[in-house]
Amino acid sequence: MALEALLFDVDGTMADTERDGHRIAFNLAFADAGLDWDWDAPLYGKLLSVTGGKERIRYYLDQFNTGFARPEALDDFIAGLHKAKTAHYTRLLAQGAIPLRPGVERLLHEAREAGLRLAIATTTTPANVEALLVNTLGRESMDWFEVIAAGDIVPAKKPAPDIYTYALEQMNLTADKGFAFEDSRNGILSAQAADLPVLITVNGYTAADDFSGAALVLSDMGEPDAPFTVLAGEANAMSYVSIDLVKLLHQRMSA
Ligand code: XBP
Ligand code: MG
Repeated sequence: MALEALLFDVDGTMADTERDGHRIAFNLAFADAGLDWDWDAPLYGKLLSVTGGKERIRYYLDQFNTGFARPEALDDFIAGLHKAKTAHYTRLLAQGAIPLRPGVERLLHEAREAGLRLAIATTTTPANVEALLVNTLGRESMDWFEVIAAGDIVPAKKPAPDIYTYALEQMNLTADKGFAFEDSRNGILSAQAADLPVLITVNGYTAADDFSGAALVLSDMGEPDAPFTVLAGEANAMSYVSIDLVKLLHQRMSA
């Protein structure tokens, strides 16, 4: 089956947003609410095992701050913290705090030139995706993506397949014509459960994750003048992720 569409994760894959973006925004929201919670970088690494900001706050209370006197309306309390967090996060991105990872912009341009369809499948809040795209690629880049599947649009977040399945349905596309880009264990599990082949680019938080079954595991997408490092799999002597390489991997994974 010929490759038709690329589906991108956002956090960790398109940009290194977690440690210096989401984490900082959570801490600012906690401070606003008069809470003394401090999610330092190592703790945040543990909290990343749960995707979704609201889900992550609840996981923190359940596992790492069990002594906290919970308000009766806990859902509303968490939703309020999360709303403030989103405001901080989008403001940080508007200040240009987080660039795209190497090779991402080039690959998107190449994909468009090759006539491939594009989609986003992410756990993060839609406003966060918009803030990243608008502030790195310009407002028109929102239209490059046929579907931006994000956040609470599906009830079960990654590692559940739902967000990928939703994106495929919206595109009227079967999984054998798609190819996913991810950075984490929860991400690859989600894409694989939706029957998509997956290329991984790791980051500081995910380098030790189990990426069994990935088409290729790389340090990053690479650029012609800044080659990637292959961590697992066969890149056929190529040194940056091009559409030719993605097509080759897609073919190999569907054989
Ligand atoms: C991304 C996430 C998100 C962000 C926070 O996972 O886990 O929860 O950290 O976003 P993935 P919100 O890259 O696998 O999609 O606070 O907006 O939920
Ligand atoms: Mg991710």
